[in-house]
Amino acid sequence: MTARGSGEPLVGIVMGSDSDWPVMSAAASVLDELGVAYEVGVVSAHRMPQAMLSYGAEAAGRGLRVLVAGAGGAAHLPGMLASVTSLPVVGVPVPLKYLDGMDSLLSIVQMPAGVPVATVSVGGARNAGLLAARILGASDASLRERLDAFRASLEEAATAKGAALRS
Ligand code: RP5
Repeated sequence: MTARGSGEPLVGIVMGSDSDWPVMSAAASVLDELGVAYEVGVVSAHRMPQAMLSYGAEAAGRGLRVLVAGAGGAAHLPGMLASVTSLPVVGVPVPLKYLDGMDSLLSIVQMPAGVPVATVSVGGARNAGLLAARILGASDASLRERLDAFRASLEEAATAKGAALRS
C-alpha cells in the first residue's frame, strides 16, 4: 500500500488490478483536492484472496474509516471486503473491453441483504472518492466545509456555462 496526503490514511483505495488505475485514479485525485489522506494499492479478490481478506479484516484496526474498492468483470472485490469489515465500502464498477461495464456493475451492486456496498456508476471513481469524503465529513466539520465549497464551485461553474450559452 502507498500512503498519500498528510497524516494517517483514512480512506483505503484498492483495486483488483493495476489496469484499474486509469479509472480509480479519479478517486485519489478528488481526495487530494479535499485534503483527505488515503492509501492506494492492488488487492485482487481472485489472484490474492488471503491478502485481500486480511486487508479487509485489518482495515478498521489500522485506522482506515472508509474503503473505496474498484474492480472489473467478475468484480467480487468490494463485496468480499464488505463481508469481512464493518467499515463502509464504496464499490466502483470498472468498465472493461467487453459488456461496457455491465458485468462489473451487476457483480458489485447485487449484494445479498446484510452485506452492503454503496455502488457508484460505471467508471464513477470520482464520485466514490467524494462519497468517502462525505462519510468522513459527517463527523469532521472542517472537511464538511471543504465539501460545501466544492458544491458551491459546481454551481458556479454550471451557472457560468449557462451564461456563456446565452451570450
Ligand atoms: C479484475 O480483472 C480487475 O479488477 C480488472 O478490472 C480485471 C482485469 O485485470 P487484468 O487482467 O487487467 O489484471 O479482477
